[in-house]
Amino acid sequence: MVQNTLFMIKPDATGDNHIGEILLMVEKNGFVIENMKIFKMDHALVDNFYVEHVGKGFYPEHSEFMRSGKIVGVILSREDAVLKLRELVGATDFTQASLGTVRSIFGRSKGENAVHASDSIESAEREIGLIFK
Ligand code: 3AN
Repeated sequence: MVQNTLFMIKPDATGDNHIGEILLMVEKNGFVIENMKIFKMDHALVDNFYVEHVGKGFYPEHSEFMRSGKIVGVILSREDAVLKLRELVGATDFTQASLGTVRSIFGRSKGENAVHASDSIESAEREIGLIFK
């Protein structure tokens, strides 16, 4: 089934001028860019987007990081987009991410891991609604 999913290039990767290389990887793996924007997150948007993580030990640092620079928000489509994009992105901790995944190439740490990909169809709908409202 063709699905939409939300992809984001985070402030570490945009700050290092890796937007083009990362989008190239995504397109070469069969994803179609349906919509795209460059924006910055404020406190409210970070809290809303990462609602399941608010209150966790790493959250204040993560919130600061997500507000620290430009983000590219992208709606991607393809067959099984949610699962396929998670595979291409790799594990949260870049040291655990499979070779050739986006995070294995561009990740710096567990928090500064270059990109976001929705983890389910429900998350994708919610996150697309938040970023492209
Ligand atoms: P993923 O993005 O791989 O689905 P989640 O949903 O568990 O990972 O976490 C959302 C984001 O929060 C991660 N991408 C990462 O930037 C940050 N994060 C998660 N766990 C940690 C941690 N233990 N330390 C620092 N940052 C974290």
